[in-house]
Amino acid sequence: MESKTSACILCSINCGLTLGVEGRRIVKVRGDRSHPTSKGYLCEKPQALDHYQNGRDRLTAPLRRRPDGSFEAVDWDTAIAEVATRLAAVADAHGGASIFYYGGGAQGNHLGGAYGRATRAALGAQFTSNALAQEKTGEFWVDGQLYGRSRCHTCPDFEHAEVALFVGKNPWQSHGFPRARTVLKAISKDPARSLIVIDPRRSETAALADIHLQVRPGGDAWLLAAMVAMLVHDDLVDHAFIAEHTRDFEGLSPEFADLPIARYCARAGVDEGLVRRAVRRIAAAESVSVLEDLGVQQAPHSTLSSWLEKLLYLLTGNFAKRGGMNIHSNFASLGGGDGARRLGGSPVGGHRLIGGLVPCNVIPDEILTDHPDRFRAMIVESGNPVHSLADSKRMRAALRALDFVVVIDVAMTETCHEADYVLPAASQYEKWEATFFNLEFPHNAFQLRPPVFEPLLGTLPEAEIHARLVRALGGLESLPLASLRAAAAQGLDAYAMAFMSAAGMDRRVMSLAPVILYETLAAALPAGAEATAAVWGLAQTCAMQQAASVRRAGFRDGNALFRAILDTPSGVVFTVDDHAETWARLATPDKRVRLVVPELLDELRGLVDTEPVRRRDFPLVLSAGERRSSTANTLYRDPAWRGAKDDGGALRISPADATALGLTDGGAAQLTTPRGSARVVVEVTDMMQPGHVSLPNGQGLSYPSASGEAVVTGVAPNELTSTEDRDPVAGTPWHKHVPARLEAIPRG
Ligand SMILES: Nc1nc2c(c(=O)[nH]1)N[C@H]1C(S)=C(S)[C@@H](COP(=O)(O)OP(=O)(O)OC[C@H]3O[C@@H](n4cnc5c(=O)[nH]c(N)nc54)[C@H](O)[C@@H]3O)O[C@H]1N2
Ligand SMILES: Nc1nc2c(c(=O)[nH]1)N[C@H]1C(S)=C(S)[C@@H](COP(=O)(O)OP(=O)(O)OC[C@H]3O[C@@H](n4cnc5c(=O)[nH]c(N)nc54)[C@H](O)[C@@H]3O)O[C@H]1N2
Ligand code: SF4
Ligand SMILES: [Mo]
Repeated sequence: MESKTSACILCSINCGLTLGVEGRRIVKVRGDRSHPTSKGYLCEKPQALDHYQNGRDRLTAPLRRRPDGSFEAVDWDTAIAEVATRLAAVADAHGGASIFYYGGGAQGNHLGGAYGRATRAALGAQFTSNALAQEKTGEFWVDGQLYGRSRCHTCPDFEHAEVALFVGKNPWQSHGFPRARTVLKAISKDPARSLIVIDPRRSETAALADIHLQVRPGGDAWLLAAMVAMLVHDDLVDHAFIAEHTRDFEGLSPEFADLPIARYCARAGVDEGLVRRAVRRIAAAESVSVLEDLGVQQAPHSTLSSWLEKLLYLLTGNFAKRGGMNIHSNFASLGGGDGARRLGGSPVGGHRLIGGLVPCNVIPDEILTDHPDRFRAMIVESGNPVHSLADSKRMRAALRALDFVVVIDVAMTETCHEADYVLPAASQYEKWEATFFNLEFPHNAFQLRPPVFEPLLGTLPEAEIHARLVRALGGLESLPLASLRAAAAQGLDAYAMAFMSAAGMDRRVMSLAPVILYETLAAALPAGAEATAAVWGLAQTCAMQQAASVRRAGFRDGNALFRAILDTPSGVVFTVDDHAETWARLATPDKRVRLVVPELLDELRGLVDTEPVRRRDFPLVLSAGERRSSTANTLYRDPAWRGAKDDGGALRISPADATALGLTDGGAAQLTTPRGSARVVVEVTDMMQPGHVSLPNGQGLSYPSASGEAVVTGVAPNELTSTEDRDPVAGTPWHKHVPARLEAIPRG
């Protein structure tokens, strides 16, 4: 057995791993103690990584759709030439902006997406999106309002926080910060610290909490508004911090002065006394860190709730300090194209492009129309929108309406089935790989993982796929590749000078940079490491834009940083910050936080006349997509990874509802929403409150049985969701708040 340094790819934390490998199999998985943030920590999920690496549905040849709808295997030269020709034809007929790019990375692989930028540039494609635009963009937008730029993203410091607050987040299962279970247990055990959880479910995290505010599903805006009002009424705010570091408190406090706190707590379904206890605890603490996630980000009033959640820590001065919230550095951007930002809005509906991304819920609207600027073609890379975005039926119809679709993936996904061409990628353990989920403070880390295996026969790493596409599109013609290659032979410093001068002479050099680097930097890199070339470029930008922090981490410049990254497969701390850096990163002109978000005031004021939505014809609220120990987005398609205990993903339901509906644990039921219906198996559990039912994510995927026929296990959540149910500001979906009804299916 050989030992290899790598990382887990099953959630955004990317814990460092030491893999025991035999032939092409992963046979042993241990935590890597040298990894700068995970330090040897692991949850149970990576033990099954071999199911990702050696799944039966791995793609092994480029596929081309035949006129009868079936696929045939073609060789790579044919596939690249034909894909390039088809994309170029769309660009010629309708403009490059009509080619839409979706994806670019899932939980472990963002390096391929970096190369995808060059393919977009070669085509003139400007509009992009990815999964962030169905979860995080509302929060990004609020960050932009408060801190001056949507890239001023904050991170919590639960390790040192006296009070940890989770809003619609179950880190015991979903993580979201390093070593989550260790940190949660430490807070829970320490009588001097408190864990506060806002969740309609008694989640694993809520079960550990000192205070669990068991909100009614969708009731967060009322609850959070009442909490802010309590801070203001009872004068529990940090006046010194507010005076020195913020603006508009005078405009903000009247919005909460007359707020009917008792009524709002009642609407949120939470005992007012308990809410008051939580607010007092937050106000009295030396430090508070907060993390919101899908429970609010995919529910009604999501963007409003993000604002209110941030007011809780800002009004109590828990910003730019140890144990509080800080603005972290970035190794690279996770957002979309700057070109799209300049264009203003999405081409058909004019929807706001937060972080440069088209809101996922409007993608079908931007296709299924006769508007002249509609999208005509789509490149999907490392994303499965048919399965993961709202309303799978509509997304399928949208893909079928396009002139051309190409998908780059490792497995035969639901989205691949709608493609004209499918290009098989090498897996994340078969190539150089990295993620840009580098969201830590004061020590932020980046890991460049070397390949563990050779690419599976027939597959290519994305870097090579994009280099071939750009070449076939003529994108590299008349560029000074030979002189850049010669400079690379003299080392990184000589190359840096040559690259800057080439960029000064031809604007294409910057926009095609990832592929140009890939094609020319090899001589300065270890053998077989061409695909790390884009990281060299990113390291330069990172070291320039965050010079002081990179220097504090011990790196003189981008080349020193890049060499350390190459030499340290367990990962490198690339920035070291002090808390003053949070103020330096704040992008408001006066370096003060703006407390008021004018565009959300009407929605805030409107709460007084409304209640959390409940429909008479659909009396239940369905959370479609709960994170469990048995889910990892869609990275495991083979249900066998969940082991013998697998129930295919039961619908969780409260004992009271089960009794009322005549259901027992393990029984079958028909679950119906305005958009679809599915047969489910129920799990009766007092985790759930009456009126609330919950289905896991990552189910309903098709996987070939040993004899080859496709088998679907569990319910695909987005067969049940609709695109219109979305946030008015960010367009993010309400997956946690799907109107539903349930009927028992008699046994037998
Ligand atoms: N095991 C596992 N971990 C994962 C993933 C995975 O698939 N499996 N996926 C990763 C990804 S991509 C993400 S984005 C994160 C998501 O991580 P989380 O957001 O933590 O995951 P969820 O379980 O979807 O939702 C969190 C909680 O929201 C609660 N909730 C539902 N409705 C409401 C509501 O109206 N209000 C409030 N306050 N809470 C509500 C649910 O009961 C649930 O406990 O997880 C990451 N980690
Ligand atoms: N109803 C409902 N829908 C949801 C959610 C929910 O809670 N409820 N959760 C949402 C959230 S938060 C997220 S983040 C999304 C996630 O949804 P997606 O981003 O669509 O799915 P992932 O499973 O993260 O993986 C994306 C694809 O990457 C492929 N892949 C893996 N490795 C590689 C590689 O090396 N190269 C290439 N090219 N491809 C690779 C996988 O096969 C998979 O098809 O789902 C969202 N959808
Ligand atoms: S699933 Fe997330 S927390 Fe668990 S080992 Fe993998 S990266 Fe770490
Ligand atoms: Mo996500």
